[in-house]
Amino acid sequence: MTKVLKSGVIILTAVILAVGIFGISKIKSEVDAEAAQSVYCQNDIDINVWLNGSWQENKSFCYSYEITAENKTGKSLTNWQLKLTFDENTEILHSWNGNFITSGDVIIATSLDYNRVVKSGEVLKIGFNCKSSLPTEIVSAVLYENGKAAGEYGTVGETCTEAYTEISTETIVVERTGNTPYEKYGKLSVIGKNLVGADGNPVTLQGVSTHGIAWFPQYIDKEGFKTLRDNMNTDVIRLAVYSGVNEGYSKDLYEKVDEGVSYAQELGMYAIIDWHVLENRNPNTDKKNAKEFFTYMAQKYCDSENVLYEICNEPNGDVQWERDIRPYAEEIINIIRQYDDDGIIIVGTPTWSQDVDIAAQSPIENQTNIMYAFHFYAATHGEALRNKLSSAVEAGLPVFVTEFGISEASGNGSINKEEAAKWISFLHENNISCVCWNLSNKNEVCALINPECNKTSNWNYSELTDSGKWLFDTYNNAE
Ligand code: IDC
Repeated sequence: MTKVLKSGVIILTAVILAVGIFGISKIKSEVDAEAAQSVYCQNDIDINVWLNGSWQENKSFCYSYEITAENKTGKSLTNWQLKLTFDENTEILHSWNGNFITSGDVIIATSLDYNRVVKSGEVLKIGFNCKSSLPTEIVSAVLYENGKAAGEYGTVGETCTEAYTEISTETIVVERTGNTPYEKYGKLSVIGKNLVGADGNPVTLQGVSTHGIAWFPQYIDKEGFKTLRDNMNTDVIRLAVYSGVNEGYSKDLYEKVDEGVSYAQELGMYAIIDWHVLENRNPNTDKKNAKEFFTYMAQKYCDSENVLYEICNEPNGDVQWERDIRPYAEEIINIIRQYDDDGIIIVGTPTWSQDVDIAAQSPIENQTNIMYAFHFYAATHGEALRNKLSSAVEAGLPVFVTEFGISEASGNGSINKEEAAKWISFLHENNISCVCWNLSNKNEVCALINPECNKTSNWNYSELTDSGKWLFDTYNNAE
């Protein structure tokens, strides 16, 4: 039951988030009003938390709540106090039917003279509008009498299973107003260290990477891309083609790439075609295939302004910039440029695309619209790696974070949201675009979709993993 209740709250929050971000003042009618209700139960006192509205004001997320508590104890309730805990700091804007005080993420309401006693069978009704600098939700609601602890009434969520049917897990339905990413930024190019839009102003794209499309082809789904665009504020999809022959590579994947690019195009999103060097370490190992691949792609997409080419995901092992990667990159760039004279080309850097500082010492010359890949995983990489990025940026290197995660670099282990926040603010400060790994339901920490969820689009918040929820919150919170 608790789980069901929680999921209701989560959906609700997701709706609030989405609604807040897209500036819609009302929850869309597709979201059943009944679903916009969360219920907490104590012994014989049924507490209901109702969200009556949400909106965005300046940079704050505002909510209007009403709380009802039905006294079914058979005796009067006196000197009540209601403690509401949110998951973010909150401030009261306006309230009714109680005295309200706020302290951090807690709001405590106490009785007024006229509702100090709630007789058996009566319903206590109080309400308030509040605001928070981050999207938030009520995570618990506990009623006290005469200062006695919640134990008086049992544990939240334990009773009244009969009284309420399951809250349906509705899809988050939001309407993203305004233009598509491509309508906003148009044809991209690189000026100095910045990715810029058609008007020459810096552009910071937010993106999501597929997992290897040989293993998870089902996520090349137009509706799924649309969900990312509209619910997750995603501008760019990275299509990962593992390039090792032992990693599922085959020319059959060209078709999947084509499909992905065309969906992105139809949706006004950007697409990064990623030649995913990983197990094959040195991009020269499978250079023949790379040449063939990029010949096909550049011929096909030379006029597609939404396509970016990433020519070697993560060189690693005994691979050097000057000796191995730069010559490879120059060769592939020349091939692409035979057909596409100005599409953006992103070049991987040594040590799993971490050594942008080394690339910055001798970047590729006499070419335009070249960027360099930088990757991080927040539970493994912190300040030290950020310093490398920082020095590359200071040297004027145009960097694109074509892959990151908040898990460990293995894609598993812990997640580190604190470090992730530092990374994201560094990226924002420096107008660096980023793409999160990965769009799949694989049972691993860096996947965005829960392993038990097989949907390839229209996910609701509770169907996202912790990484997915974090991404939803973070991308929707971005300017
Ligand atoms: C991981 C996948 C995992 C897969 C593994 C090997 O998440 O399911 O088994 O690759 O193919 C990278 C790579 C990216 C990794 C990811 C997480 O670019 O392919 O994906 N990672 O380990 N660099 C750093 C981390």
